[in-house]
Amino acid sequence: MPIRDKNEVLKREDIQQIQLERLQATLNRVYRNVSFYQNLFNKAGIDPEKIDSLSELSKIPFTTKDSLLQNQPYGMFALPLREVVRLQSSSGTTREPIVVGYTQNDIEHWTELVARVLVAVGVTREDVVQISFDYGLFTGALGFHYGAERVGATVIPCSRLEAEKQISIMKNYRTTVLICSPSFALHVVDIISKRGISPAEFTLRIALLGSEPWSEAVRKEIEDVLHITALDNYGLSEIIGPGVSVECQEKNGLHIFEDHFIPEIIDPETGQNLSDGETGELVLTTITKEAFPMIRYRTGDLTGLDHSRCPCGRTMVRMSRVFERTDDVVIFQGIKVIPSRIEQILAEIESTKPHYRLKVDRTRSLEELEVWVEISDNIFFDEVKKLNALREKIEKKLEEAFGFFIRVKLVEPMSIQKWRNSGT
Ligand code: DLL
Repeated sequence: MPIRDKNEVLKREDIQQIQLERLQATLNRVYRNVSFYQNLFNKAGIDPEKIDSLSELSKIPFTTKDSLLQNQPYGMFALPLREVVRLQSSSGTTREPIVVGYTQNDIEHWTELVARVLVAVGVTREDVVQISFDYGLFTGALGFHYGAERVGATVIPCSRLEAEKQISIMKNYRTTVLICSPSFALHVVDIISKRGISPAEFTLRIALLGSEPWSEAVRKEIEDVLHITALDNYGLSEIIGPGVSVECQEKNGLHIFEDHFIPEIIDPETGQNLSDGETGELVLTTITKEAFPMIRYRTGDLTGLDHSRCPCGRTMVRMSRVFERTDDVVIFQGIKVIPSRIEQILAEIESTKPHYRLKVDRTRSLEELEVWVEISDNIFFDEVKKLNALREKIEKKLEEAFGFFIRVKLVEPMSIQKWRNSGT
Protein backbone atom coordinates (compact mmCIF):
# COMPACT_ATOMS: atom_id res chain seq x y z
CA MET A 1 0.00 0.00 0.00
CA PRO A 2 1.35 3.45 -0.84
CA ILE A 3 2.73 5.66 1.92
CA ARG A 4 2.61 9.40 1.38
CA ASP A 5 5.51 10.76 3.41
CA LYS A 6 9.00 9.39 4.06
CA ASN A 7 8.66 10.44 7.72
CA GLU A 8 6.00 7.75 8.15
CA VAL A 9 8.65 5.03 7.77
CA LEU A 10 11.58 6.55 9.68
CA LYS A 11 13.63 4.52 12.15
CA ARG A 12 12.65 5.15 15.78
CA GLU A 13 15.85 7.07 16.59
CA ASP A 14 15.30 9.35 13.60
CA ILE A 15 11.70 10.06 14.60
CA GLN A 16 12.90 10.86 18.11
CA GLN A 17 15.59 13.21 16.80
CA ILE A 18 13.00 15.15 14.80
CA GLN A 19 10.68 15.20 17.81
CA LEU A 20 13.33 16.57 20.13
CA GLU A 21 14.37 19.36 17.78
CA ARG A 22 10.79 20.38 17.09
CA LEU A 23 9.82 20.11 20.76
CA GLN A 24 12.66 22.41 21.83
CA ALA A 25 11.68 25.00 19.23
CA THR A 26 8.01 24.80 20.28
CA LEU A 27 8.76 25.11 24.01
CA ASN A 28 10.90 28.18 23.42
CA ARG A 29 8.24 29.77 21.27
CA VAL A 30 5.38 29.21 23.69
CA TYR A 31 7.51 30.43 26.59
CA ARG A 32 8.23 33.66 24.73
CA ASN A 33 4.80 34.24 23.21
CA VAL A 34 2.05 32.73 25.39
CA SER A 35 1.78 34.18 28.88
CA PHE A 36 -0.17 31.11 30.05
CA TYR A 37 2.86 28.90 29.29
CA GLN A 38 5.34 31.43 30.64
CA ASN A 39 3.52 31.40 34.01
CA LEU A 40 3.07 27.63 33.94
CA PHE A 41 6.77 26.96 33.27
CA ASN A 42 7.93 29.59 35.78
CA LYS A 43 5.72 28.14 38.51
CA ALA A 44 6.97 24.62 37.81
CA GLY A 45 10.60 25.81 37.61
CA ILE A 46 10.93 24.68 33.98
CA ASP A 47 13.56 26.35 31.82
CA PRO A 48 12.61 25.41 28.25
CA GLU A 49 16.24 25.89 27.15
CA LYS A 50 17.23 23.05 29.45
CA ILE A 51 14.83 20.40 28.12
CA ASP A 52 17.32 18.27 26.21
CA SER A 53 15.65 14.87 26.07
CA LEU A 54 12.17 13.64 25.23
CA SER A 55 11.85 11.98 28.64
CA GLU A 56 11.99 15.42 30.26
CA LEU A 57 8.69 16.35 28.65
CA SER A 58 6.94 14.59 31.54
CA LYS A 59 8.26 17.26 33.95
CA ILE A 60 6.06 19.88 32.32
CA PRO A 61 2.56 20.35 33.81
CA PHE A 62 -0.48 19.44 31.70
CA THR A 63 -2.68 21.80 29.73
CA THR A 64 -6.39 21.13 30.30
CA LYS A 65 -9.62 22.11 28.62
CA ASP A 66 -10.30 24.46 31.55
CA SER A 67 -7.07 26.35 30.85
CA LEU A 68 -8.26 26.79 27.26
CA LEU A 69 -11.70 27.97 28.37
CA GLN A 70 -10.14 30.50 30.73
CA ASN A 71 -8.00 31.92 27.94
CA GLN A 72 -10.68 32.25 25.27
CA PRO A 73 -10.70 33.43 22.58
CA TYR A 74 -7.09 34.24 21.72
CA GLY A 75 -5.11 33.92 24.96
CA MET A 76 -3.44 30.65 23.90
CA PHE A 77 -2.39 31.93 20.48
CA ALA A 78 1.38 32.10 20.02
CA LEU A 79 1.16 34.68 17.21
CA PRO A 80 -0.78 37.88 16.62
CA LEU A 81 -4.08 37.54 14.74
CA ARG A 82 -2.59 39.12 11.65
CA GLU A 83 -0.56 35.92 11.16
CA VAL A 84 -3.66 33.75 11.57
CA VAL A 85 -5.45 32.93 8.33
CA ARG A 86 -8.26 30.71 9.67
CA LEU A 87 -10.35 30.25 12.79
CA GLN A 88 -12.30 27.07 13.53
CA SER A 89 -13.70 25.64 16.72
CA SER A 90 -14.34 22.44 18.62
CA SER A 91 -17.75 20.94 17.94
CA GLY A 92 -19.26 21.28 21.43
CA THR A 93 -22.51 23.16 21.08
CA THR A 94 -23.13 22.20 24.65
CA ARG A 95 -20.24 23.94 26.30
CA GLU A 96 -18.40 27.00 25.14
CA PRO A 97 -16.57 25.75 22.06
CA ILE A 98 -12.81 26.32 21.92
CA VAL A 99 -11.65 28.74 19.20
CA VAL A 100 -8.58 27.45 17.39
CA GLY A 101 -6.42 29.28 14.82
CA TYR A 102 -4.12 28.33 11.95
CA THR A 103 -1.34 30.17 10.16
CA GLN A 104 -0.74 29.55 6.47
CA ASN A 105 1.96 27.01 7.48
CA ASP A 106 -0.45 25.30 9.87
CA ILE A 107 -2.97 24.93 7.05
CA GLU A 108 -0.24 23.49 4.84
CA HIS A 109 0.75 20.93 7.50
CA TRP A 110 -2.88 20.08 8.18
CA THR A 111 -3.54 19.53 4.47
CA GLU A 112 -0.54 17.20 4.23
CA LEU A 113 -1.52 15.30 7.37
CA VAL A 114 -5.04 14.71 6.10
CA ALA A 115 -3.57 13.68 2.74
CA ARG A 116 -1.54 11.05 4.66
CA VAL A 117 -4.77 9.86 6.33
CA LEU A 118 -6.46 9.49 2.96
CA VAL A 119 -3.53 7.69 1.35
CA ALA A 120 -3.34 5.33 4.34
CA VAL A 121 -6.94 4.20 3.81
CA GLY A 122 -6.34 3.76 0.09
CA VAL A 123 -7.60 7.00 -1.50
CA THR A 124 -6.01 8.00 -4.83
CA ARG A 125 -6.60 10.66 -7.47
CA GLU A 126 -8.98 8.22 -9.19
CA ASP A 127 -11.42 8.49 -6.27
CA VAL A 128 -14.61 10.51 -5.92
CA VAL A 129 -14.73 11.62 -2.30
CA GLN A 130 -18.01 12.67 -0.71
CA ILE A 131 -17.52 14.76 2.42
CA SER A 132 -20.61 14.61 4.61
CA PHE A 133 -19.31 16.49 7.63
CA ASP A 134 -20.67 19.94 8.40
CA TYR A 135 -18.82 22.69 6.51
CA GLY A 136 -18.59 25.31 9.19
CA LEU A 137 -16.59 25.91 12.30
CA PHE A 138 -16.23 22.14 12.81
CA THR A 139 -12.74 21.06 11.69
CA GLY A 140 -13.91 17.85 10.00
CA ALA A 141 -15.18 19.04 6.65
CA LEU A 142 -12.61 21.66 5.65
CA GLY A 143 -9.75 19.51 6.94
CA PHE A 144 -10.78 16.62 4.68
CA HIS A 145 -11.65 18.93 1.82
CA TYR A 146 -8.14 20.36 1.55
CA GLY A 147 -6.52 16.95 2.12
CA ALA A 148 -8.62 15.23 -0.54
CA GLU A 149 -7.90 17.96 -3.08
CA ARG A 150 -4.20 17.63 -2.26
CA VAL A 151 -4.35 13.90 -3.07
CA GLY A 152 -5.97 14.90 -6.35
CA ALA A 153 -9.26 13.15 -5.73
CA THR A 154 -12.56 14.59 -6.97
CA VAL A 155 -14.28 16.18 -3.99
CA ILE A 156 -18.04 16.45 -3.44
CA PRO A 157 -18.57 18.93 -0.57
CA CYS A 158 -21.96 17.58 0.52
CA SER A 159 -21.85 19.00 4.03
CA ARG A 160 -24.93 18.11 6.10
CA LEU A 161 -27.43 17.52 3.32
CA GLU A 162 -30.14 15.13 4.40
CA ALA A 163 -29.27 11.45 4.09
CA GLU A 164 -31.76 10.73 1.26
CA LYS A 165 -30.14 13.38 -0.94
CA GLN A 166 -26.66 12.19 -0.02
CA ILE A 167 -27.62 8.67 -1.07
CA SER A 168 -28.78 9.85 -4.50
CA ILE A 169 -25.58 11.87 -4.91
CA MET A 170 -23.56 8.81 -3.87
CA LYS A 171 -25.31 6.82 -6.58
CA ASN A 172 -25.46 9.42 -9.36
CA TYR A 173 -22.01 10.98 -8.96
CA ARG A 174 -20.42 7.55 -8.48
CA THR A 175 -18.89 8.27 -5.08
CA THR A 176 -16.12 5.85 -4.14
CA VAL A 177 -15.14 7.21 -0.70
CA LEU A 178 -17.57 8.45 1.96
CA ILE A 179 -16.16 10.62 4.74
CA CYS A 180 -18.50 11.15 7.68
CA SER A 181 -19.33 10.22 11.25
CA PRO A 182 -20.14 6.58 12.03
CA SER A 183 -23.67 7.63 13.04
CA PHE A 184 -24.27 9.18 9.63
CA ALA A 185 -22.89 6.04 7.93
CA LEU A 186 -25.32 3.96 10.00
CA HIS A 187 -28.15 6.22 8.97
CA VAL A 188 -27.25 5.60 5.33
CA VAL A 189 -27.11 1.86 6.03
CA ASP A 190 -30.57 1.97 7.62
CA ILE A 191 -32.13 3.76 4.66
CA ILE A 192 -30.48 1.46 2.13
CA SER A 193 -31.56 -1.66 4.05
CA LYS A 194 -35.12 -0.41 4.51
CA ARG A 195 -35.51 0.42 0.84
CA GLY A 196 -33.96 -2.86 -0.24
CA ILE A 197 -31.43 -0.95 -2.39
CA SER A 198 -28.64 -3.24 -3.57
CA PRO A 199 -25.04 -2.19 -2.83
CA ALA A 200 -24.35 -3.05 -6.48
CA GLU A 201 -26.11 0.21 -7.38
CA PHE A 202 -23.20 2.10 -5.78
CA THR A 203 -19.51 2.36 -6.59
CA LEU A 204 -18.58 2.99 -2.96
CA ARG A 205 -15.48 1.16 -1.72
CA ILE A 206 -14.27 2.99 1.42
CA ALA A 207 -15.90 4.76 4.37
CA LEU A 208 -13.51 6.85 6.42
CA LEU A 209 -15.22 7.42 9.75
CA GLY A 210 -14.36 9.40 12.85
CA SER A 211 -15.16 12.16 15.31
CA GLU A 212 -17.00 9.84 17.71
CA PRO A 213 -16.59 6.33 19.14
CA TRP A 214 -17.91 3.41 17.10
CA SER A 215 -17.72 -0.29 17.85
CA GLU A 216 -16.46 -3.26 15.83
CA ALA A 217 -20.11 -4.38 15.55
CA VAL A 218 -20.96 -1.09 13.85
CA ARG A 219 -17.96 -1.50 11.53
CA LYS A 220 -19.13 -4.98 10.56
CA GLU A 221 -22.65 -3.80 9.85
CA ILE A 222 -21.50 -0.90 7.66
CA GLU A 223 -19.04 -3.11 5.77
CA ASP A 224 -21.51 -5.96 5.29
CA VAL A 225 -24.43 -3.86 4.08
CA LEU A 226 -22.46 -1.55 1.82
CA HIS A 227 -19.82 -4.10 0.70
CA ILE A 228 -16.99 -1.72 1.54
CA THR A 229 -14.06 -1.26 3.93
CA ALA A 230 -14.70 1.08 6.87
CA LEU A 231 -11.68 2.61 8.60
CA ASP A 232 -11.28 4.80 11.65
CA ASN A 233 -9.52 8.12 12.04
CA TYR A 234 -9.05 10.26 15.10
CA GLY A 235 -8.38 13.90 15.81
CA LEU A 236 -9.45 16.88 17.86
CA SER A 237 -9.73 20.57 17.13
CA GLU A 238 -7.46 21.65 19.98
CA ILE A 239 -4.62 19.67 18.38
CA ILE A 240 -5.43 20.27 14.67
CA GLY A 241 -8.74 18.57 13.76
CA PRO A 242 -8.70 15.31 11.75
CA GLY A 243 -5.15 14.30 10.78
CA VAL A 244 -3.82 13.19 14.18
CA SER A 245 -4.04 9.44 13.58
CA VAL A 246 -5.47 6.93 11.14
CA GLU A 247 -6.17 3.23 11.00
CA CYS A 248 -4.20 1.61 8.19
CA GLN A 249 -5.64 -1.30 6.27
CA GLU A 250 -4.32 -3.77 8.86
CA LYS A 251 -7.17 -2.57 11.14
CA ASN A 252 -4.94 -2.97 14.15
CA GLY A 253 -4.65 0.48 15.71
CA LEU A 254 -4.30 4.03 14.44
CA HIS A 255 -0.88 5.40 13.45
CA ILE A 256 -0.19 8.74 15.15
CA PHE A 257 1.79 11.21 13.04
CA GLU A 258 4.61 11.50 15.52
CA ASP A 259 6.65 13.98 13.52
CA HIS A 260 3.90 16.51 14.34
CA PHE A 261 2.48 15.28 17.65
CA ILE A 262 4.14 13.61 20.65
CA PRO A 263 1.73 11.18 22.33
CA GLU A 264 1.87 10.06 25.96
CA ILE A 265 -0.48 7.85 27.93
CA ILE A 266 -1.08 8.80 31.54
CA ASP A 267 -2.99 7.43 34.45
CA PRO A 268 -5.89 9.91 34.60
CA GLU A 269 -5.92 9.76 38.41
CA THR A 270 -2.21 10.21 39.20
CA GLY A 271 -0.95 11.87 36.01
CA GLN A 272 1.91 9.34 35.85
CA ASN A 273 3.09 8.09 32.47
CA LEU A 274 2.00 4.55 31.57
CA SER A 275 3.84 1.99 29.43
CA ASP A 276 3.01 0.50 26.05
CA GLY A 277 -0.11 -1.64 26.14
CA GLU A 278 -1.57 0.03 29.22
CA THR A 279 -4.82 1.95 28.81
CA GLY A 280 -4.95 5.52 30.04
CA GLU A 281 -5.63 9.08 28.95
CA LEU A 282 -4.02 10.30 25.75
CA VAL A 283 -1.90 13.44 26.19
CA LEU A 284 -0.67 15.20 23.06
CA THR A 285 2.00 17.84 22.45
CA THR A 286 2.04 19.61 19.09
CA ILE A 287 5.54 20.20 17.70
CA THR A 288 4.87 21.99 14.42
CA LYS A 289 1.83 24.15 15.15
CA GLU A 290 2.48 27.90 14.93
CA ALA A 291 -0.75 29.67 15.86
CA PHE A 292 -2.17 27.35 18.51
CA PRO A 293 0.52 25.10 19.97
CA MET A 294 -0.48 22.73 22.77
CA ILE A 295 1.91 21.35 25.37
CA ARG A 296 0.86 18.12 27.11
CA TYR A 297 -2.82 18.61 26.33
CA ARG A 298 -5.09 16.18 28.18
CA THR A 299 -7.47 14.93 25.52
CA GLY A 300 -9.83 13.08 27.88
CA ASP A 301 -9.72 10.12 25.45
CA LEU A 302 -8.82 6.66 26.74
CA THR A 303 -6.46 4.56 24.64
CA GLY A 304 -3.12 2.71 24.72
CA LEU A 305 0.05 2.82 22.59
CA ASP A 306 1.72 0.05 20.62
CA HIS A 307 5.25 0.48 19.23
CA SER A 308 5.43 -2.98 17.64
CA ARG A 309 6.07 -3.33 13.91
CA CYS A 310 3.06 -2.86 11.65
CA PRO A 311 2.92 -4.93 8.43
CA CYS A 312 1.85 -1.79 6.52
CA GLY A 313 5.43 -0.51 6.83
CA ARG A 314 4.66 2.63 8.84
CA THR A 315 6.91 2.95 11.86
CA MET A 316 4.73 5.51 13.59
CA VAL A 317 3.30 4.32 16.91
CA ARG A 318 -0.28 3.03 16.93
CA MET A 319 -3.00 4.00 19.40
CA SER A 320 -5.88 1.65 20.08
CA ARG A 321 -9.33 2.75 19.01
CA VAL A 322 -11.01 5.21 21.36
CA PHE A 323 -14.20 3.87 22.89
CA GLU A 324 -14.30 5.85 26.11
CA ARG A 325 -13.45 9.16 27.70
CA THR A 326 -12.24 10.07 31.16
CA ASP A 327 -15.12 12.49 31.65
CA ASP A 328 -18.77 11.64 31.17
CA VAL A 329 -19.06 13.53 27.89
CA VAL A 330 -21.29 11.58 25.53
CA ILE A 331 -20.53 12.04 21.84
CA PHE A 332 -23.65 11.74 19.77
CA GLN A 333 -23.82 12.49 16.04
CA GLY A 334 -20.49 14.27 16.35
CA ILE A 335 -21.87 16.61 19.01
CA LYS A 336 -20.35 16.49 22.45
CA VAL A 337 -23.15 16.34 25.01
CA ILE A 338 -21.80 17.60 28.30
CA PRO A 339 -23.86 16.14 31.15
CA SER A 340 -23.57 19.28 33.30
CA ARG A 341 -25.56 21.12 30.62
CA ILE A 342 -28.37 18.58 31.00
CA GLU A 343 -28.23 19.14 34.73
CA GLN A 344 -28.61 22.90 34.23
CA ILE A 345 -31.63 22.39 31.98
CA LEU A 346 -33.31 20.01 34.43
CA ALA A 347 -32.67 22.41 37.29
CA GLU A 348 -34.75 25.00 35.47
CA ILE A 349 -37.74 22.66 35.10
CA GLU A 350 -40.16 22.24 37.95
CA SER A 351 -41.16 18.73 39.06
CA THR A 352 -37.87 17.13 38.08
CA LYS A 353 -34.80 16.38 40.11
CA PRO A 354 -31.36 16.88 38.62
CA HIS A 355 -30.87 13.11 38.75
CA TYR A 356 -30.57 11.65 35.32
CA ARG A 357 -28.96 8.87 33.38
CA LEU A 358 -27.77 9.18 29.79
CA LYS A 359 -28.01 6.07 27.66
CA VAL A 360 -26.46 5.53 24.23
CA ASP A 361 -26.60 2.18 22.52
CA ARG A 362 -23.07 1.70 21.18
CA THR A 363 -23.64 -1.82 19.97
CA ARG A 364 -25.87 -0.63 17.20
CA SER A 365 -27.28 2.70 16.24
CA LEU A 366 -25.79 5.82 17.75
CA GLU A 367 -29.07 7.41 16.78
CA GLU A 368 -30.70 6.42 20.05
CA LEU A 369 -29.81 8.76 22.84
CA GLU A 370 -32.10 8.64 25.83
CA VAL A 371 -32.10 10.52 29.12
CA TRP A 372 -33.77 9.02 32.12
CA VAL A 373 -34.99 11.79 34.39
CA GLU A 374 -36.18 11.41 37.92
CA ILE A 375 -39.42 13.20 38.82
CA SER A 376 -39.88 14.82 42.20
CA ASP A 377 -42.21 13.41 44.83
CA ASN A 378 -44.80 16.17 44.35
CA ILE A 379 -45.98 14.64 41.09
CA PHE A 380 -47.71 11.28 41.03
CA PHE A 381 -46.65 8.60 38.65
CA ASP A 382 -50.26 7.82 37.68
CA GLU A 383 -50.99 11.35 36.42
CA VAL A 384 -50.41 10.32 32.85
CA LYS A 385 -51.44 13.56 31.19
CA LYS A 386 -49.26 15.64 33.45
CA LEU A 387 -46.34 13.29 32.97
CA ASN A 388 -46.62 13.37 29.20
CA ALA A 389 -46.68 17.15 29.23
CA LEU A 390 -43.62 17.20 31.45
CA ARG A 391 -41.76 14.73 29.25
CA GLU A 392 -42.55 16.78 26.14
CA LYS A 393 -41.46 19.97 27.87
CA ILE A 394 -38.06 18.46 28.78
CA GLU A 395 -37.62 17.00 25.29
CA LYS A 396 -38.32 20.42 23.79
CA LYS A 397 -35.84 22.18 26.09
CA LEU A 398 -33.17 19.57 25.37
CA GLU A 399 -33.73 19.82 21.63
CA GLU A 400 -33.41 23.61 21.81
CA ALA A 401 -30.13 23.29 23.69
CA PHE A 402 -28.52 20.45 21.74
CA GLY A 403 -30.00 20.83 18.29
CA PHE A 404 -31.28 17.26 18.01
CA PHE A 405 -33.97 15.11 19.57
CA ILE A 406 -33.16 13.32 22.81
CA ARG A 407 -35.79 10.90 24.06
CA VAL A 408 -36.80 11.42 27.69
CA LYS A 409 -37.99 8.67 29.99
CA LEU A 410 -39.40 9.75 33.33
CA VAL A 411 -38.59 7.48 36.22
CA GLU A 412 -39.76 7.33 39.81
CA PRO A 413 -38.10 9.36 42.57
CA MET A 414 -34.96 7.78 44.01
CA SER A 415 -34.65 5.16 41.26
CA ILE A 416 -31.54 6.71 39.71
CA GLN A 417 -29.77 7.06 43.04
CA LYS A 418 -30.61 3.40 43.67
CA TRP A 419 -29.21 2.46 40.28
CA ARG A 420 -26.03 4.50 40.88
CA ASN A 421 -25.54 3.04 44.35
CA SER A 422 -25.90 -0.46 42.96
CA GLY A 423 -22.90 0.32 40.75
CA THR A 424 -24.42 -1.13 37.58
O1 DLL B 1 -14.08 15.50 15.97
C1 DLL B 1 -12.14 16.12 14.65
C2 DLL B 1 -12.43 15.03 13.69
C3 DLL B 1 -13.28 15.28 12.64
C4 DLL B 1 -11.82 13.80 13.82
C5 DLL B 1 -13.55 14.29 11.73
C6 DLL B 1 -12.08 12.79 12.90
C7 DLL B 1 -12.96 13.03 11.85
P1 DLL B 1 -13.65 17.76 17.90
O2 DLL B 1 -14.97 18.24 17.51
O3 DLL B 1 -12.73 18.70 18.60
O4 DLL B 1 -12.82 17.28 16.65
O5 DLL B 1 -13.83 16.47 18.81
C8 DLL B 1 -12.73 15.77 19.30
O6 DLL B 1 -13.98 13.70 19.35
O7 DLL B 1 -11.41 14.26 21.77
C9 DLL B 1 -12.70 12.40 20.84
O8 DLL B 1 -13.36 12.37 22.10
C10 DLL B 1 -13.73 12.35 19.73
N1 DLL B 1 -13.22 11.61 18.57
C11 DLL B 1 -12.66 12.10 17.45
N2 DLL B 1 -12.34 11.09 16.60
C12 DLL B 1 -12.69 9.93 17.22
C13 DLL B 1 -12.61 8.55 16.88
C14 DLL B 1 -13.13 16.24 15.81
N3 DLL B 1 -12.14 8.13 15.72
C15 DLL B 1 -13.17 14.59 20.15
N4 DLL B 1 -13.05 7.66 17.79
C16 DLL B 1 -12.01 13.73 20.61
C17 DLL B 1 -13.54 8.05 18.99
C18 DLL B 1 -13.24 10.27 18.48
N5 DLL B 1 -13.66 9.33 19.35
